[in-house]
Amino acid sequence: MAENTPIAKNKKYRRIATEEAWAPQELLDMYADLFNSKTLDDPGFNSLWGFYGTSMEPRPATVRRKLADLDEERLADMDAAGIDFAVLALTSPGVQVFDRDTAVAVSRDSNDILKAAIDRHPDRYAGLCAIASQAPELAAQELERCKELGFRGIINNSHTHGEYLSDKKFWPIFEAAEALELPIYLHPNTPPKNMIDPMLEVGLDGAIFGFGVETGMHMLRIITAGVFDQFPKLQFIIGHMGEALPYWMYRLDFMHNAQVSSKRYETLQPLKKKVSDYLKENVYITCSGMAWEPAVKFAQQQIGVDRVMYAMDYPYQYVKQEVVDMDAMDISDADKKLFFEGVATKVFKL
Ligand code: 1DF
Ligand code: MN
Repeated sequence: MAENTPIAKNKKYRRIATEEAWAPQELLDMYADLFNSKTLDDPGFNSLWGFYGTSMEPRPATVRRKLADLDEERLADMDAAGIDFAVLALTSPGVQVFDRDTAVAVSRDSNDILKAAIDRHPDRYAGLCAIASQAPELAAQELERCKELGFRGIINNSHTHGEYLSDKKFWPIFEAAEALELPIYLHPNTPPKNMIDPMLEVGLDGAIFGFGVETGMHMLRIITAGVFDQFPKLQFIIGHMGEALPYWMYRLDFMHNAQVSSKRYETLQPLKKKVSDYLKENVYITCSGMAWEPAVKFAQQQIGVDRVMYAMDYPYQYVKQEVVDMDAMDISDADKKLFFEGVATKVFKL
Protein backbone atom coordinates (compact mmCIF):
# COMPACT_ATOMS: atom_id res chain seq x y z
CA MET A 1 0.00 0.00 0.00
CA ALA A 2 1.31 3.43 -0.90
CA GLU A 3 2.81 5.38 1.98
CA ASN A 4 0.04 7.99 2.08
CA THR A 5 -2.99 5.90 1.18
CA PRO A 6 -5.58 6.58 3.87
CA ILE A 7 -7.17 3.54 5.42
CA ALA A 8 -10.96 3.55 5.03
CA LYS A 9 -12.90 4.37 8.15
CA ASN A 10 -13.78 1.12 9.74
CA LYS A 11 -17.44 0.67 10.56
CA LYS A 12 -17.18 -2.66 12.37
CA TYR A 13 -15.12 -1.60 15.38
CA ARG A 14 -13.26 1.30 16.88
CA ARG A 15 -9.50 0.77 16.67
CA ILE A 16 -8.00 1.53 20.07
CA ALA A 17 -4.22 1.58 20.46
CA THR A 18 -3.12 0.96 24.03
CA GLU A 19 0.66 1.51 24.41
CA GLU A 20 1.17 4.92 22.90
CA ALA A 21 4.11 6.94 24.20
CA TRP A 22 4.41 10.66 24.79
CA ALA A 23 6.79 12.98 26.65
CA PRO A 24 6.68 16.70 27.35
CA GLN A 25 9.60 18.58 25.79
CA GLU A 26 10.75 19.45 29.33
CA LEU A 27 11.21 15.76 30.12
CA LEU A 28 13.12 15.14 26.89
CA ASP A 29 15.40 18.05 27.84
CA MET A 30 15.91 16.56 31.31
CA TYR A 31 16.83 13.19 29.76
CA ALA A 32 19.38 14.85 27.44
CA ASP A 33 20.84 16.85 30.34
CA LEU A 34 21.07 13.75 32.53
CA PHE A 35 22.88 11.85 29.78
CA ASN A 36 25.20 14.78 29.02
CA SER A 37 26.06 15.24 32.72
CA LYS A 38 27.74 11.79 32.66
CA THR A 39 26.85 11.45 36.35
CA LEU A 40 24.23 8.71 36.11
CA ASP A 41 25.46 5.17 36.83
CA ASP A 42 22.78 3.53 34.67
CA PRO A 43 24.20 2.14 31.40
CA GLY A 44 20.71 1.26 30.17
CA PHE A 45 19.41 4.81 30.45
CA ASN A 46 22.60 6.19 28.93
CA SER A 47 22.31 3.75 26.02
CA LEU A 48 18.62 4.52 25.38
CA TRP A 49 18.47 8.27 25.96
CA GLY A 50 22.00 8.96 24.81
CA PHE A 51 20.58 7.79 21.49
CA TYR A 52 16.97 8.98 21.40
CA GLY A 53 17.72 12.13 23.38
CA THR A 54 20.68 13.47 21.43
CA SER A 55 21.21 11.69 18.08
CA MET A 56 20.49 13.68 14.93
CA GLU A 57 19.77 10.54 12.88
CA PRO A 58 16.29 10.63 11.29
CA ARG A 59 14.74 7.93 13.51
CA PRO A 60 15.56 9.45 16.92
CA ALA A 61 14.91 13.01 15.72
CA THR A 62 11.47 11.97 14.45
CA VAL A 63 10.72 10.04 17.64
CA ARG A 64 11.58 13.12 19.76
CA ARG A 65 9.31 15.36 17.71
CA LYS A 66 6.39 12.92 17.71
CA LEU A 67 6.72 12.13 21.44
CA ALA A 68 6.25 15.79 22.36
CA ASP A 69 3.27 16.39 20.07
CA LEU A 70 -0.20 15.74 21.49
CA ASP A 71 -2.13 17.62 18.81
CA GLU A 72 -1.85 18.01 15.02
CA GLU A 73 0.94 15.58 14.10
CA ARG A 74 -0.16 12.78 16.42
CA LEU A 75 -3.81 13.01 15.41
CA ALA A 76 -2.86 13.10 11.72
CA ASP A 77 -0.67 10.03 12.20
CA MET A 78 -3.51 8.23 13.97
CA ASP A 79 -5.92 9.18 11.17
CA ALA A 80 -3.49 7.98 8.51
CA ALA A 81 -3.11 4.62 10.26
CA GLY A 82 -6.82 4.21 11.03
CA ILE A 83 -6.37 4.49 14.80
CA ASP A 84 -9.49 6.00 16.34
CA PHE A 85 -8.37 6.26 19.95
CA ALA A 86 -5.06 6.14 21.84
CA VAL A 87 -4.24 5.29 25.45
CA LEU A 88 -1.27 7.53 26.19
CA ALA A 89 1.56 6.83 28.62
CA LEU A 90 4.70 8.73 29.57
CA THR A 91 7.60 7.20 27.65
CA SER A 92 10.13 4.91 29.32
CA PRO A 93 11.70 5.28 31.88
CA GLY A 94 9.21 8.03 32.73
CA VAL A 95 10.17 9.66 36.02
CA GLN A 96 11.68 6.47 37.44
CA VAL A 97 15.25 7.44 36.52
CA PHE A 98 15.23 10.56 38.71
CA ASP A 99 15.79 11.07 42.43
CA ARG A 100 12.72 10.80 44.63
CA ASP A 101 11.76 14.48 44.88
CA THR A 102 12.31 15.19 41.19
CA ALA A 103 10.31 12.10 40.28
CA VAL A 104 7.36 13.13 42.45
CA ALA A 105 7.30 16.66 40.99
CA VAL A 106 7.71 15.60 37.35
CA SER A 107 5.06 12.88 37.66
CA ARG A 108 2.49 15.46 38.82
CA ASP A 109 3.46 18.00 36.17
CA SER A 110 3.38 15.48 33.34
CA ASN A 111 0.01 14.11 34.49
CA ASP A 112 -1.37 17.67 34.39
CA ILE A 113 -0.04 18.23 30.86
CA LEU A 114 -1.55 14.94 29.70
CA LYS A 115 -4.88 15.75 31.33
CA ALA A 116 -5.01 19.06 29.41
CA ALA A 117 -4.40 17.22 26.12
CA ILE A 118 -7.15 14.71 26.91
CA ASP A 119 -9.49 17.63 27.60
CA ARG A 120 -8.60 19.12 24.19
CA HIS A 121 -9.27 15.78 22.43
CA PRO A 122 -11.57 13.73 24.67
CA ASP A 123 -12.85 11.62 21.77
CA ARG A 124 -9.29 10.58 20.78
CA TYR A 125 -7.26 10.11 23.98
CA ALA A 126 -7.27 8.49 27.38
CA GLY A 127 -4.30 8.58 29.73
CA LEU A 128 -2.32 6.45 32.14
CA CYS A 129 -1.14 8.06 35.37
CA ALA A 130 2.64 8.35 35.76
CA ILE A 131 3.82 7.63 39.29
CA ALA A 132 7.07 8.02 41.18
CA SER A 133 7.57 4.47 42.46
CA GLN A 134 10.51 5.89 44.46
CA ALA A 135 7.89 7.25 46.89
CA PRO A 136 5.18 4.56 47.14
CA GLU A 137 2.94 6.42 49.60
CA LEU A 138 3.03 9.62 47.54
CA ALA A 139 2.49 7.55 44.40
CA ALA A 140 -0.67 6.13 45.99
CA GLN A 141 -1.85 9.71 46.64
CA GLU A 142 -1.13 10.68 43.04
CA LEU A 143 -3.21 7.71 41.92
CA GLU A 144 -6.19 9.04 43.84
CA ARG A 145 -5.72 12.44 42.22
CA CYS A 146 -5.37 10.83 38.78
CA LYS A 147 -8.50 8.76 39.29
CA GLU A 148 -10.43 11.98 40.00
CA LEU A 149 -8.91 13.55 36.87
CA GLY A 150 -10.25 10.65 34.79
CA PHE A 151 -7.07 8.66 34.14
CA ARG A 152 -7.76 5.05 33.16
CA GLY A 153 -4.74 3.22 34.52
CA ILE A 154 -1.14 3.45 35.68
CA ILE A 155 2.13 3.44 33.74
CA ASN A 156 5.12 1.81 35.43
CA ASN A 157 8.27 1.44 33.36
CA SER A 158 9.61 -1.76 34.92
CA HIS A 159 12.44 -1.49 37.47
CA THR A 160 13.20 1.68 39.41
CA HIS A 161 16.94 2.08 40.00
CA GLY A 162 17.26 -1.70 39.87
CA GLU A 163 14.41 -2.35 42.32
CA TYR A 164 11.35 -4.44 41.49
CA LEU A 165 7.70 -4.06 42.47
CA SER A 166 7.83 -7.55 44.00
CA ASP A 167 9.57 -5.84 46.95
CA LYS A 168 6.94 -5.27 49.64
CA LYS A 169 7.93 -1.65 50.10
CA PHE A 170 6.14 -0.95 46.78
CA TRP A 171 2.92 -2.69 47.73
CA PRO A 172 1.09 0.49 48.82
CA ILE A 173 0.94 1.15 45.06
CA PHE A 174 -0.83 -2.19 44.54
CA GLU A 175 -3.22 -1.53 47.39
CA ALA A 176 -4.23 1.82 45.87
CA ALA A 177 -4.43 0.44 42.33
CA GLU A 178 -6.70 -2.41 43.40
CA ALA A 179 -8.95 -0.15 45.49
CA LEU A 180 -9.22 2.47 42.72
CA GLU A 181 -9.66 -0.22 40.02
CA LEU A 182 -6.76 1.17 37.98
CA PRO A 183 -4.87 -1.44 35.91
CA ILE A 184 -1.07 -1.18 35.86
CA TYR A 185 0.72 -1.17 32.50
CA LEU A 186 4.09 -2.77 33.23
CA HIS A 187 6.05 -1.26 30.35
CA PRO A 188 9.69 -2.08 29.59
CA ASN A 189 12.74 -0.23 30.80
CA THR A 190 16.31 -0.99 29.80
CA PRO A 191 17.84 -3.72 32.01
CA PRO A 192 19.43 -2.43 35.24
CA LYS A 193 23.19 -2.15 35.52
CA ASN A 194 23.65 -5.55 37.17
CA MET A 195 21.88 -7.28 34.27
CA ILE A 196 22.75 -5.33 31.16
CA ASP A 197 26.43 -5.96 30.28
CA PRO A 198 26.20 -9.10 28.09
CA MET A 199 23.34 -7.48 26.16
CA LEU A 200 24.80 -4.00 25.90
CA GLU A 201 28.16 -5.17 24.52
CA VAL A 202 26.38 -6.59 21.44
CA GLY A 203 23.56 -4.05 21.10
CA LEU A 204 20.77 -6.27 22.43
CA ASP A 205 19.88 -4.18 25.50
CA GLY A 206 16.97 -2.22 24.00
CA ALA A 207 13.62 -2.97 22.40
CA ILE A 208 15.15 -5.71 20.26
CA PHE A 209 15.50 -8.04 23.27
CA GLY A 210 16.66 -6.57 26.60
CA PHE A 211 13.36 -4.76 27.20
CA GLY A 212 11.39 -7.97 26.82
CA VAL A 213 13.41 -10.30 29.02
CA GLU A 214 13.74 -7.73 31.78
CA THR A 215 10.02 -6.90 31.79
CA GLY A 216 8.93 -10.53 31.48
CA MET A 217 11.10 -11.32 34.49
CA HIS A 218 9.57 -8.38 36.37
CA MET A 219 6.06 -9.69 35.70
CA LEU A 220 7.14 -13.14 36.92
CA ARG A 221 8.69 -11.68 40.08
CA ILE A 222 5.35 -10.01 40.83
CA ILE A 223 3.51 -13.31 40.35
CA THR A 224 5.94 -15.47 42.35
CA ALA A 225 6.07 -12.94 45.19
CA GLY A 226 2.39 -13.67 45.80
CA VAL A 227 1.12 -10.21 44.85
CA PHE A 228 -2.08 -11.61 43.31
CA ASP A 229 -2.79 -13.81 46.33
CA GLN A 230 -2.73 -10.60 48.39
CA PHE A 231 -4.47 -8.41 45.76
CA PRO A 232 -6.66 -10.82 43.77
CA LYS A 233 -8.54 -8.13 41.84
CA LEU A 234 -5.40 -6.27 40.74
CA GLN A 235 -4.90 -6.25 36.95
CA PHE A 236 -1.67 -5.79 34.97
CA ILE A 237 -1.10 -5.16 31.28
CA ILE A 238 2.08 -6.22 29.52
CA GLY A 239 2.98 -5.41 25.94
CA HIS A 240 5.00 -7.06 23.18
CA MET A 241 2.73 -10.12 23.07
CA GLY A 242 3.15 -10.69 26.80
CA GLU A 243 6.95 -10.31 26.80
CA ALA A 244 7.15 -13.99 25.69
CA LEU A 245 5.48 -15.27 28.88
CA PRO A 246 2.56 -17.05 27.12
CA TYR A 247 5.13 -19.20 25.33
CA TRP A 248 6.79 -20.09 28.64
CA MET A 249 3.68 -21.10 30.60
CA TYR A 250 4.10 -24.87 30.50
CA ARG A 251 7.66 -24.75 31.80
CA LEU A 252 6.90 -22.02 34.34
CA ASP A 253 4.18 -24.18 35.89
CA PHE A 254 6.28 -27.34 35.92
CA MET A 255 9.45 -25.77 37.31
CA HIS A 256 7.71 -23.50 39.80
CA ASN A 257 5.96 -26.53 41.26
CA ALA A 258 9.16 -28.62 41.20
CA GLN A 259 11.19 -25.96 42.98
CA VAL A 260 8.56 -25.00 45.54
CA SER A 261 7.79 -28.59 46.52
CA SER A 262 11.48 -29.43 46.94
CA LYS A 263 12.02 -26.24 48.99
CA ARG A 264 14.95 -25.17 46.85
CA TYR A 265 14.66 -21.42 47.54
CA GLU A 266 13.60 -19.60 50.68
CA THR A 267 12.29 -16.82 48.43
CA LEU A 268 10.11 -19.11 46.30
CA GLN A 269 7.07 -19.98 48.42
CA PRO A 270 3.85 -21.79 47.49
CA LEU A 271 1.15 -19.81 45.67
CA LYS A 272 -2.60 -20.35 45.75
CA LYS A 273 -2.69 -20.98 42.01
CA LYS A 274 -0.44 -22.02 39.14
CA VAL A 275 1.80 -19.34 37.60
CA SER A 276 -0.18 -19.63 34.36
CA ASP A 277 -3.46 -19.06 36.24
CA TYR A 278 -2.29 -15.58 37.26
CA LEU A 279 -1.37 -14.82 33.65
CA LYS A 280 -4.93 -15.79 32.67
CA GLU A 281 -6.71 -14.00 35.52
CA ASN A 282 -4.59 -10.94 36.42
CA VAL A 283 -2.74 -10.03 33.23
CA TYR A 284 -3.83 -8.48 29.93
CA ILE A 285 -1.56 -8.61 26.89
CA THR A 286 -1.06 -6.18 24.03
CA CYS A 287 0.55 -6.75 20.65
CA SER A 288 2.71 -3.61 20.85
CA GLY A 289 5.70 -3.97 18.55
CA MET A 290 4.56 -7.50 17.71
CA ALA A 291 1.75 -7.25 15.16
CA TRP A 292 2.19 -10.85 14.16
CA GLU A 293 -0.88 -12.98 13.51
CA PRO A 294 0.47 -16.37 14.73
CA ALA A 295 1.61 -14.81 18.02
CA VAL A 296 -1.69 -12.98 18.51
CA LYS A 297 -3.61 -16.22 17.91
CA PHE A 298 -1.40 -18.18 20.30
CA ALA A 299 -1.93 -15.62 23.05
CA GLN A 300 -5.68 -15.52 22.37
CA GLN A 301 -5.80 -19.32 22.56
CA GLN A 302 -3.74 -19.64 25.73
CA ILE A 303 -4.60 -16.48 27.70
CA GLY A 304 -8.06 -15.80 26.28
CA VAL A 305 -9.65 -13.63 23.57
CA ASP A 306 -10.95 -11.42 26.38
CA ARG A 307 -7.35 -10.57 27.46
CA VAL A 308 -5.44 -9.76 24.24
CA MET A 309 -5.63 -6.29 22.68
CA TYR A 310 -4.11 -4.05 20.05
CA ALA A 311 -1.29 -1.55 20.64
CA MET A 312 0.92 0.25 18.15
CA ASP A 313 3.76 1.55 20.35
CA TYR A 314 3.69 4.93 18.61
CA PRO A 315 6.02 6.64 17.83
CA TYR A 316 8.66 3.92 18.20
CA GLN A 317 6.91 1.55 15.83
CA TYR A 318 4.64 3.68 13.68
CA VAL A 319 3.89 1.15 10.94
CA LYS A 320 0.58 1.81 9.20
CA GLN A 321 0.71 -1.53 7.39
CA GLU A 322 0.44 -3.44 10.67
CA VAL A 323 -3.09 -2.09 11.17
CA VAL A 324 -3.99 -3.44 7.73
CA ASP A 325 -2.44 -6.79 8.66
CA MET A 326 -4.26 -7.00 11.99
CA ASP A 327 -7.54 -6.05 10.27
CA ALA A 328 -7.00 -8.98 7.90
CA MET A 329 -6.31 -11.60 10.58
CA ASP A 330 -8.07 -14.89 10.00
CA ILE A 331 -10.15 -14.80 13.19
CA SER A 332 -13.88 -14.26 13.72
CA ASP A 333 -15.37 -10.76 13.46
CA ALA A 334 -16.40 -11.00 17.10
CA ASP A 335 -12.85 -11.83 18.23
CA LYS A 336 -11.42 -9.05 16.04
CA LYS A 337 -13.76 -6.55 17.62
CA LEU A 338 -12.59 -7.73 21.03
CA PHE A 339 -8.96 -7.35 19.95
CA PHE A 340 -9.28 -3.81 18.59
CA GLU A 341 -12.00 -2.44 20.82
CA GLY A 342 -13.74 -4.64 23.34
CA VAL A 343 -10.87 -5.69 25.60
CA ALA A 344 -9.43 -2.16 25.84
CA THR A 345 -12.89 -0.72 26.48
CA LYS A 346 -13.35 -3.11 29.37
CA VAL A 347 -9.93 -2.94 31.03
CA PHE A 348 -9.61 0.86 30.73
CA LYS A 349 -13.36 1.55 31.23
CA LEU A 350 -13.45 3.68 28.07
C1 1DF B 1 11.66 1.66 22.05
C2 1DF B 1 10.65 0.71 22.03
C3 1DF B 1 11.63 2.68 22.99
C4 1DF B 1 9.62 0.78 22.95
C5 1DF B 1 10.57 2.76 23.89
O1 1DF B 1 10.50 3.70 24.85
C6 1DF B 1 9.53 1.84 23.83
C7 1DF B 1 12.76 1.57 21.11
C8 1DF B 1 11.66 4.47 25.15
O2 1DF B 1 12.52 1.17 19.96
O3 1DF B 1 13.88 1.89 21.48
O4 1DF B 1 8.46 2.02 24.60
N1 1DF B 1 8.70 -0.30 22.97
O5 1DF B 1 7.82 -0.37 23.85
O6 1DF B 1 8.87 -1.27 22.19
MN1 MN C 1 6.48 1.01 24.37
